[in-house]
Amino acid sequence: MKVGIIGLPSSGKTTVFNAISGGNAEVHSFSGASSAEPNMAVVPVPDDRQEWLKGLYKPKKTAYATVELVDVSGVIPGQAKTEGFSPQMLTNLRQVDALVHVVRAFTDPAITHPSGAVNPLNDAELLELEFIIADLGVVEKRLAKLDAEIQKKKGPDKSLLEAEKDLLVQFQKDLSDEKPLRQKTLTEEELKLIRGYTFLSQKPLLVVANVDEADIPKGADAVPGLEKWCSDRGMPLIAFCAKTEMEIAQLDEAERAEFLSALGIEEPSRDKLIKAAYQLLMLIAFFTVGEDEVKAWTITRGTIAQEAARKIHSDIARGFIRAEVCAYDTLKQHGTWNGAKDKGQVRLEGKEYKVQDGDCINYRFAV
Ligand SMILES: Nc1nc2c(ncn2[C@@H]2O[C@H](COP(=O)(O)OP(=O)(O)O)[C@@H](O)[C@H]2O)c(=O)[nH]1
Ligand SMILES: [Mg+2]
Repeated sequence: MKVGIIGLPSSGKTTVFNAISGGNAEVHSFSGASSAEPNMAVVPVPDDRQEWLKGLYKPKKTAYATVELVDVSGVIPGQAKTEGFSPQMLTNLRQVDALVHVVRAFTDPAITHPSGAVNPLNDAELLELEFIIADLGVVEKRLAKLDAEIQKKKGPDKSLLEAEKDLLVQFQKDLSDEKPLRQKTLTEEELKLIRGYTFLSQKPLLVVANVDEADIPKGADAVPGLEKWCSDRGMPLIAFCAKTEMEIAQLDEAERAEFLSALGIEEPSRDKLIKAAYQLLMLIAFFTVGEDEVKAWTITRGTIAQEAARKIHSDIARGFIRAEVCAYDTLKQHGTWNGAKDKGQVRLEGKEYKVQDGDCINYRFAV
């Protein structure tokens, strides 16, 4: 999973990036503010279940699921309309599965706000509108050429282009009404038609309200109206103080627990944010367990056992016989795999079994 951090300049994007990647992540480039090369980090996904499994198997290796985090450069208000987004920025955005929009809600007179005043709701809307304008530009440019192309084609090629045109005309209408494409439900065929595009307003998005340290206990209530704005649009909202979280991320385990409880923070926001991104993308994890390795695998909700096997190795998918499955909770309840098995709690599932979040799976296969 690849997540891009976006927002207005000085909203705290790089601070959020640091808060999430901490000191542990692999940081490729760390040049800061508005360089062309975005900061990138690979962040392990925290999971209490995996910690427990690690304690049970004492494996030689533990492989966590990971999230790739990209600190994309800032969006300047009015950019979409005047010069458009840079090719570099579009390339960066094209590669991400989800976006984290950092909205400034902290009041620090020393840090200038690009619109002159701190107004989180305004900023949330502004970026949404930038994306809509950028998408509308793409749609209209394409539509302007499409008729001529349709004229030249015959048969199925022509039909495909006509279907694309129909869809783009719908998009044009929605975007002109300031509706993000995210809100449209598209069929498989429709998705195929627009695969070559990167529509910014179509990316799953979650909002981070970067609040003042003093507002941490208030959470999202520190930003009146934003919660409703987000929920009306099906966007998750997380409120935290990026600066404080960045400091937390830089502490060692023991200090961290103490610091968090002193601040009344139950869970570091990086954990919350990564979990929210997982949910947003309908992702779940299953585990392969053993003394060699305890490993978490990320799949989309609804993935069947055979497809999940392909994540591990194509041979396992090809030679699939059965999946031995024990749900994490059941395994924990019985203490060990054999304990669960003795009680008939390890199931044998076929190819079509829909893997559940937290399943521990032992694949039987022959090649
Ligand atoms: N007071 C306060 N300052 C912050 C917070 N988050 C970021 N900043 C400061 O705001 C400035 C811009 O932050 P940065 O992360 O570089 O913003 P970016 O341009 O969006 O990447 C820096 O001086 C940060 O220290 C916060 O939660 N509270
Ligand atoms: Mg930055």
